[in-house]
Amino acid sequence: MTKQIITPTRSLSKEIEQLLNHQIMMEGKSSASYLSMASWCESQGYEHSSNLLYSHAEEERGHMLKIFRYVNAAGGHALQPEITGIKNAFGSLREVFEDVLKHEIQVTISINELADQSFKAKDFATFNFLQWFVNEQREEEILARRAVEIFDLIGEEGVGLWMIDQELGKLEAYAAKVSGVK
Ligand code: OFO
Repeated sequence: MTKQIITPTRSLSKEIEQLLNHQIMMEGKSSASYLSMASWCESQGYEHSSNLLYSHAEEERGHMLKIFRYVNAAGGHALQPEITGIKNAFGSLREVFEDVLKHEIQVTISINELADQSFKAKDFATFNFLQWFVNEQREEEILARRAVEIFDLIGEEGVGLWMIDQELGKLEAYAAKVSGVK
């Protein structure tokens, strides 16, 4: 009897595919959370913060799609994640940006774990693909940390909140400049 030779059709392992799908969920959750925050800010009259968060929600959707395309191109199957538990109400503008910072740190941890696992699995294509996300997270953490800092620097009394909203609207350019990403 002749031995059957099985030719692999892909180098992406099931484990890494699963982790990439988990990251898809994280990015989808970021997008949904920022959309919800943008809407809350808009409803409260924080025009610049809401613009920043609307565009951030779009950006996060872009990140999610980047991974979709990568997984499918590698012969896997990217899955539309189930996204629930999105917070719709906030006690203050500060709380919104504290939540952004907490969330971004979680995303960084998740990206780092994925990069670590893909390196250990010698999946260098995925490891390499993830470097873009590693840099992106650095920029996003800078933005979120600066946002929280602005509340302390300006102070929320009097016209403080109005000024804070103005400054938050300028953050995207600030984070790009400081991180050197763009
Ligand atoms: Fe996808 O960059 Fe933040 O979460």
